[in-house]
Amino acid sequence: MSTARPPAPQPVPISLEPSEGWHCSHFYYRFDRGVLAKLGPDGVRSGREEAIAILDPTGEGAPQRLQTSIVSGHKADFGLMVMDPHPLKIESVNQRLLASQLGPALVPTYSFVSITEISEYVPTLEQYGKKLVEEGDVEGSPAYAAKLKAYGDRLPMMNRQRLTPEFPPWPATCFYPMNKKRKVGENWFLLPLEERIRMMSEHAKSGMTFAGKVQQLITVSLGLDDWEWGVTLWAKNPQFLTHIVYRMRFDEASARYAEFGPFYTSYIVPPAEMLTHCHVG
Ligand code: 76R
Repeated sequence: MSTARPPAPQPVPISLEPSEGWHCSHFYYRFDRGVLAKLGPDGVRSGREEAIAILDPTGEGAPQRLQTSIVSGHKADFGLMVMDPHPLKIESVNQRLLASQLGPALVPTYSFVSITEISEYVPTLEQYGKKLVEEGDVEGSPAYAAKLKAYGDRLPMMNRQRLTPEFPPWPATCFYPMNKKRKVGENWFLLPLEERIRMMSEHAKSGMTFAGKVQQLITVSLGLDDWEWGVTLWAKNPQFLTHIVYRMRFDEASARYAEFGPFYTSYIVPPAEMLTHCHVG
């Protein structure tokens, strides 16, 4: 019997920042019209200027990403999507807003806390090569080599986009949280890895048919919030939001295993436009 001790664990640095990627929060607020009225025109005017400065994505000390949008329907008046390596930089946007002159007139209605990740279902170069062969390519052929090289060239950019995304300049966005089912007989987490890879690759294929119309960001909230993932979609036109979600209802991964929380649909605008739209100043 070996008496060798297990290797000493590597010391892990203490930090609030992920080793790669960013924290991501979605915040939703409603205006309390009674409190706004009490602030008076001067109070509202200077509160408005203060809020515009806090929500300025190019302002000093601003987080890496800060997006303001006008929410459709009664769930909220406006939403923020905020991303940064440091979670307190994100929280400070929320706290500065609540502590501002408009703060007493703001009712927080929903928030969602998550972090970026590279999903385990993103094919490695090797897995991608195998898939090409399964789909009829001949290993080592010039076509196979070209496709493999193209994927290898794209992968670093795609991973950067998953971890530290650029937001597309598109006007419509939709956020919703989701889980994968853990029911007796329908438990995603008890499925063998190959089964999950098969379904996620079907899912990715149907997603790719929306290239140029919809961009998605999947952020993970397991252990951080009440749902397992947050889905952020941006679309060139809001009709594509309904098209993609409908289409995905037929993917086995969604049809059998997905559960969804509330959907927040909103329209991206500069902070001043959001405030004007909401009749604040
Ligand atoms: O990241 C990638 O593009 C690789 C392929 C891929 C993965 C790994 C991918 C592609 N997704 C992945 C993971 Mn997705 N996605 C959703 C939803 O409404 C529904 O039914 C589901 C909500 C949408 C709309 C969507 C869109 N995806 C995931 C995961 C994580 C699972 C895990 O890690 O266990 C979830 C929860 C999820 C859900 N997905 C795509 C899209 C689109 C549009 C694509 C194609 C991306 C592209 O072309 O760049």
